[in-house]
Amino acid sequence: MSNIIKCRAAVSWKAGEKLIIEEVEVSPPKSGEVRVKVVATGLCFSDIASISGKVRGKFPGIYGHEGSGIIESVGEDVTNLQPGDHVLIVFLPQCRKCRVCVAGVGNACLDFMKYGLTGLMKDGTSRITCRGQEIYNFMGTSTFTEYTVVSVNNCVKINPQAPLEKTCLLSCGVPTGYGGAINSAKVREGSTCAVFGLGAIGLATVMGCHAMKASKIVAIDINSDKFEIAKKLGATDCVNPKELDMPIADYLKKNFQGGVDFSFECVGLMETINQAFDSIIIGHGVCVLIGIAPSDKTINIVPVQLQVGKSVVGSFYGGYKTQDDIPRLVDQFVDGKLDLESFITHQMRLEDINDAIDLLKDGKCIRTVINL
Ligand code: CXF
Ligand code: ZN
Repeated sequence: MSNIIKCRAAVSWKAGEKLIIEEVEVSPPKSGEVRVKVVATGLCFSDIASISGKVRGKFPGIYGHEGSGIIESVGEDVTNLQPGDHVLIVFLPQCRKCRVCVAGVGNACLDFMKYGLTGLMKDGTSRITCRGQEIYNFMGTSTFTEYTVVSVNNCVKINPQAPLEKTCLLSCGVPTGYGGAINSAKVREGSTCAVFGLGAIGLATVMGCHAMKASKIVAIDINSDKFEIAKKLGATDCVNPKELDMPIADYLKKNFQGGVDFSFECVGLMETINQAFDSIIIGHGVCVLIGIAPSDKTINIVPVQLQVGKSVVGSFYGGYKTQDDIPRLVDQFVDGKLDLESFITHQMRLEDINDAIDLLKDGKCIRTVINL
């Protein structure tokens, strides 16, 4: 029988304010839930965007959604997980019961659509309090805390041999880009690719294009400091649009006989989306949207562009189904077939989380892993 656990967490009390390290109380898991001792968490740009209060954020809240950990206790009726299991904490559930999961084609489990952004558990309540106040969760995860409670559907059991301080990156950033190239685009051997934006997502996309044996991978960013790591992960060319005397799409059309076969937008800006679509070849070019763009903006496409064979596809979590596919990615990492280490440029303690946020905002890191 488990009880309330008191532990440290980084609490966001108000939109746009620095996180405060506090003592919080974490309730035992209810039916269909597990309590996890968080071992490590990455910091993803979606955390920063939400903490700023401009999108999705609920306050007071505990952010962080790229976590790994060990099950501490399980709620009633939980049979697939037990204390001691090593898990990844994922924002995208795979409930196996909703219409989308049952159909098995896409990965956007309706549990995420329904509960993912409420900041509360499925029963409409919170499991964490601080100074007597209920604390919202973030996308059903919350990993900037030593203990968290999540639905079993947001918890993926993984190979216990895998180092949790590295595999946490498989909870969001790396699969999102890697799968964008492999699953969503299905990049063909010998094809040409352009990747817009070289944060962790864009770099993982470069790695995915390389894994699919693309012949050319053009890595694009307005920060040329990103080019070294992009090359390490497989980029054949690196371009800073600021150094061109023409729009990047014109440059790609000029240098790739009318455009590239695949383009990937990993920024989430309308301007880069338009350039990414403009840069693909007529006939079969595919533009993959990975970056999360503002929800009040729409894409304008001249229909004939689609009729002549250009297409746009969206990609969410790299098209991976979390329960089915993420354990396999963990095994690939354990077998030395998937690079996660290159993405980890910094490691910090929870106390230094505000420094980690500043580093990412300033484009000075790829991923900082917080070890709890
Ligand atoms: C999220 C951002 C919020 C919508 C779902 C995808 N990406 C994770 O970083
Ligand atoms: Zn993320």
